This record gives sequence, C-alpha cells and structure tokens, in this order.
Amino acid sequence: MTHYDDFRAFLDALDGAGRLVRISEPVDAEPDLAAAATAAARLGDREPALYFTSVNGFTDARVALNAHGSWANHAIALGMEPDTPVREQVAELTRRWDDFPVAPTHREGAPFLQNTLEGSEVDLFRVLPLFRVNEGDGGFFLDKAAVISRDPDHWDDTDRQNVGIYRLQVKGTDKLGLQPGTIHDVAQHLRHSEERGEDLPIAIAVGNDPAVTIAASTPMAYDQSEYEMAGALRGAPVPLAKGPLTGLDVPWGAEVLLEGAVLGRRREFEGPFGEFTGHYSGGRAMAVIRVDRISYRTDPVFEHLHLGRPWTEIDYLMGPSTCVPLFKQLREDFPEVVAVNAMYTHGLVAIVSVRPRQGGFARAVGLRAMTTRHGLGYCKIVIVVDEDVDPFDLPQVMWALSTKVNPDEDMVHLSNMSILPLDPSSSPVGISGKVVIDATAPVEPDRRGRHGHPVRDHPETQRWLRVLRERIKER
Ligand SMILES: [Mn+2]
Repeated sequence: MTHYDDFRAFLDALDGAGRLVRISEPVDAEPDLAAAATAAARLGDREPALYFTSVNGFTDARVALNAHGSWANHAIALGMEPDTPVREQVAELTRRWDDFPVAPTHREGAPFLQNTLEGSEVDLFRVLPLFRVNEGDGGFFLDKAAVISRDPDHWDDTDRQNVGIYRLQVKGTDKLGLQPGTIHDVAQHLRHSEERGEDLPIAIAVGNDPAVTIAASTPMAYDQSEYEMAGALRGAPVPLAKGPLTGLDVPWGAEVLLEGAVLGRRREFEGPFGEFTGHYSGGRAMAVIRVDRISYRTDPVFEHLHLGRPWTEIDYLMGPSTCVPLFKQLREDFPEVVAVNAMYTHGLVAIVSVRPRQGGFARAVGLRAMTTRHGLGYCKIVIVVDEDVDPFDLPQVMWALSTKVNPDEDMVHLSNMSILPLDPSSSPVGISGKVVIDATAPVEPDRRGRHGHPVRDHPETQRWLRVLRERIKER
C-alpha cells in the first residue's frame, strides 16, 4: 500500500488527487490562514488541504493547513482510495491494527540535518511562520507536532517511548509551554523525571509522515509504541533518525526538529486555546520547555492543524483512530459488538451497534464502553443501537432514537463520573454525569414496547443497488 516517508510526499499525493489547493497570492497570517481553513471546513466532506506560499510579513513561509481534513484526505494519508466511505476506512484501520507491532527502521541522512541553530542562535520565530488559529488564543501554538519523550526510569525501553500530539504554546525565542494532561503518557514521564529531580529531555517534530501523526493522536496503552502502530497502519516500517541532541527516536522525514528539555518542577501560565471541544480552555499552570537546538530542512513546510467549531481537521484526524481502540476493547468482552462510531468530539458521544443477547445486554455494553481506558475520560453519552443500524449513518441512528427509546426506561444515568477536564460542561472540572441511551429493541425477557414488526428492505434491494450504481456511473 502507498505510504509516505515525509510530509512533502503526502502533500504531493494530495495534490495529485486534486485534494490540495495551493494559494500563492499574498495573504495575512491573521486572520487569512485560519479563515481560509474554516471556510474549507464549511465545504463539508469535499474540503481540501491548503498550502500557502506567500504570507505577508514573512520573507519565506510555507504553511500547510487541513492536510488530514476530509475523509478523502484521511484515506489518502493511509494509502486508501480517496472515495473510501468512512465506515470502510474505520474497518480497514481495524484490520491493520492487528498487524501491530511493526518495528521501525533506523535510517541515516535525515533531511533535517541540513540546517542547525544552537545556543544563542535558537529562535523559533526564525524558522516557523507562527500564527493564531482562533481569535481568543493566548498566543502562538504548535498544535500538530509529534512530541517525543522517554520514561527516565526505563530510558532504553522504546516501547515506553511516547509520541503524542500535545498543544505547545510559544512563549519566547527558545521557550514553549506544554500541556501534559493527566491521562497522557508524557505526564508520567515528566512525573518520573521530577521525582528524580531532573529535567525531561524532549524532541518535537513538526511536519511528519501522516501515519505517524495519526498514530500519535491514537489513544494507546502506556507501553505500546506509537511508531510500531504507525508502521502497522501504513503497512511499512516507519523510518526513524536519532535526535542529534537528545538521542530520542524521531521521524526521519521531519521538516523541523526542536530538541530541549521540560524543566523539572516549573509551571507557568499557559493558554487560553480554542480546543477540540469547540470551546476555549482557560489559562492554567502548565509545564515549560527550553529549546536548545533547532534542526530543519531547507525550505521547511510548517504543518499546522486546523481547529475551530467542529467539524474541522482535528475531528477527521482523531475520529477513526478513536473508534478502533474502543471497538477492540469492547470486543474483548463482548464479541456481539458489531461497530463503534466514537468520532464525535473524540468520543464524548459514542454510538455502538450490538447483536443483543438477552434483555438488558445492550445497556451492559454501553456501561462497559464508559469503563474502557478511553471511555473513562470520554464516553459521556453512549448510544447503543441494534446490529441492523449503521452507527456511521446518523439518519439511521436518529431513527433508532426516535422509535426505540422510551425516555422513562431506556436511559441509564450515572452521576459523578470522570471526564476530561477540557469538557466545558463538566462540573466540577473533570466530573460529569453520564448516560447510556439504550436504542435497541427489547429482547427476551424484556418485553416492553411494540417492536416486533419492523419494516425491512426487500431482499431484491441489493440487486437493485448494484443496478443503480452502474447506471449512475455511466452518466
Ligand atoms: Mn504512548
């Protein structure tokens, strides 16, 4: 299958498929870059990636936004046909997930070695054309960089080496803020280094192989390597290089590599930032990074993630890779689970289809979704539907909600459950009620309602589907 060893190869593939709009006329960094990306998002499923090559105020800027920002682009990122329906993309990701782990390869001659800034030369503003995405952002952010760190108590264990996408606020020429959420692996690394009274070495790669970006935004276990997952997802080992300062394993094809340290026991004000929830997170005390070395390719491309009021690029990026682990974890206990759509705001709402085994079974599956690793911090509303309802087809889901739910009896309400602190409806922060909505038809011994005679498609429908598809193609 097609894969890309660097971000530029992905951009070329998007271009070749007519999925990239090049904008060479001069634009203002603010608000044009973000406004154009928001406009692209409002085009619906046809939205293209954007590549800007002339930004006012910069002598030299290349900015790519929205690279993952449509189902077609997400398919191209993983070497699938651009018109692959989202349900099929999730199913294919689920199959590739089983190939984990695929060990990475180590390759010499990383292009980012072409240019280096060290010591007093280090200046983020010289290398990156920084801009704000949402008007209330408290500063410039890096929001699509792969952040690489290791467990200082197990430095040689590359399974515990973590690659994650965490927002980074630019605070000076050589200073960044980092948001290590308590559930994130980098928070554990930082805690271990602070217990040792040390700083935590860190590498930050900007502009990457799109499969690395997808793996880095996938909820995985602490000791599972994101590089080995990226290898499984793209069907080929991921090429890695050594960070020249930290020795950390970094994506070989990175456009820009920042290396330095998270300063032990230092916290400073960070934020606000327009988050994936479609709301700003406030300013909070967060960790601080000192950048000691910048390595970069000649003519680096600044890959940036577009966030706004959903849906935007981040929803396409995180959606499918949220569905797969939740599906896998549910299937371990309940093989009757047919499909999981947890694409709505990273799984705050999840839709699960099941083959009910007995009365009460569907709600048990819904409760289990809430106690999975990911569900603990997300899965606030779980809708359980029957196996003949496609969780990715929202009109079908709405039909099930409309006709199979009796609110008196089909809502399982739980109080004071855990939720990620970024959920703007949590109260107090990090605590929320949760609800399972059982939208399946009752089965024995549950005898409520009158669902015994649903209307079904004629068996001949499948034949007619093929006929009509051919006819439409001919035109
Ligand atoms: Mn990890």
